[in-house]
Amino acid sequence: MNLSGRKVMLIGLAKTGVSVVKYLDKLGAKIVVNDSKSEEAFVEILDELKSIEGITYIFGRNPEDIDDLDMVVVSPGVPLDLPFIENLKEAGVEIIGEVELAYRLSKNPTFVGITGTNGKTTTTSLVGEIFKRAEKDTFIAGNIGAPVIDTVGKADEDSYIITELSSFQLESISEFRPRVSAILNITEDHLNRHHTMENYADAKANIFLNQDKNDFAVFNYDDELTRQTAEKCKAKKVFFSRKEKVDGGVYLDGNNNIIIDIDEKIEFLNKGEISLPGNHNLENCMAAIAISYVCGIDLEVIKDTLRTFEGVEHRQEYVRTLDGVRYVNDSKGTNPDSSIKALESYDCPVVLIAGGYDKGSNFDEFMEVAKNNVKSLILLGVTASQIEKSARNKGIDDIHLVKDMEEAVKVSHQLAKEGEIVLLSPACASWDMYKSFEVRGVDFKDNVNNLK
Ligand code: UMA
Repeated sequence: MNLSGRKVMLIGLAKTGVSVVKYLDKLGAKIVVNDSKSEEAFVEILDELKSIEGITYIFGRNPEDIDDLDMVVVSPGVPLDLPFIENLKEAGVEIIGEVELAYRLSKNPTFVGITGTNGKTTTTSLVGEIFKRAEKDTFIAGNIGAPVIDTVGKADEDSYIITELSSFQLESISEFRPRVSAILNITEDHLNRHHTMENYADAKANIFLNQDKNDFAVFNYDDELTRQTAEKCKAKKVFFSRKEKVDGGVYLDGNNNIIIDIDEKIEFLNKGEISLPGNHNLENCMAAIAISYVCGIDLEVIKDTLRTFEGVEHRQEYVRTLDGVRYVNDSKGTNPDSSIKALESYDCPVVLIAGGYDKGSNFDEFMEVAKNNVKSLILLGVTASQIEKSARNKGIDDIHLVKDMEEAVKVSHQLAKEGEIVLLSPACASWDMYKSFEVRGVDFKDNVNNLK
């Protein structure tokens, strides 16, 4: 792909955008940068990019007046149905996402693509860890917080790029073809961008769009929408299931042994040996087993990693115990289903901190599950009153509305008793109050660590 001297516009100048601009510069492209925020928001970024000459910046407005564009690269957070993007498409300008750009520029590494509403980050980290321990040249990239374009130039044909892919990233691919894809589950999320579940599932299905019978696609058999989505897939399908024996897949037998039945039947590992807690993590582990197995990774390496893997930051991350109360950071719980899974892993009473940016989710099911073990609910952010309404309808009465994380943690400290858990699992994105769920999680941990 030769972009030298070509006019390429990048839309969305944050983590992805900065990496894309740097790479476009290496390729000798004429770069135009557009972001809907005004210039003041970019002081640090502009300083970081100041050595790159000749960039045209358009801040705070749509780039309606730009012509002669050869290509547009969009950051994941930029919706593709914006009118000016539609106009560019109609004018015949190719519009691709950063993952697609990275794929086209890469030197034939083996891509593993992992998507799903929940469990992506854990599964991607786990698969990455397995591959590293198997001494493969491994890169972990994508929605996990590391633009895929940063691997270009470093990864070669012997490398494995384990990518966490969001529906946003998958919406803007065209040629991207992973050797192994995986869909972990599809439940309600991001409806403010995709509008319908059908569109959301279609975006996820793009992960296997270009795969053929020589590739592998791993699917959760227990998740109905994922199973239906798999019907359209042309790759070799490998299902995993906690509930049923699946031919040619990975499943749990009556004795809680995980069976790999892909080429031959292997009694692999008892589920009790897995270090990560909860049924949702069992599913993540089964997906990781299937992915690693079809890539020919040594079975002992897979087993050892599953026995010792400690999980990822912001995902049911233990913070500290104070006065017999455990504090857990699940800031990555950015949709109701994810937070439901976190709540379901605890039997003891929970003081739950939730609420955040409004993605159009419904919180009734979340509160239905919460009423089983949530003794107090602390709510913050834009969705606080909406969650409060669902909670009261389900009979949860001990509800505290707070203005920020500092107050949330103080109130949780007053309410929680020995043997209980304070859980931050917002069921919402962070963007109403924070730059990212990571910043929110760090704020929670700082406040918890400051408690006396
Ligand atoms: N912007 C515009 N026009 C718009 C919308 C946004 O110019 O219409 C601009 C914003 O003003 C901002 C920039 O775009 O300056 C933000 O771009 P971005 O949202 O793509 O942010 P990045 O920092 O590049 O982060 C993205 C992913 N973010 C999203 O998908 C929202 C990160 O996933 C990912 O880690 C990173 O690329 C590297 O690949 C985060 C995420 O929240 C973790 N993902 C969602 C999720 O997991 O639920 C999908």
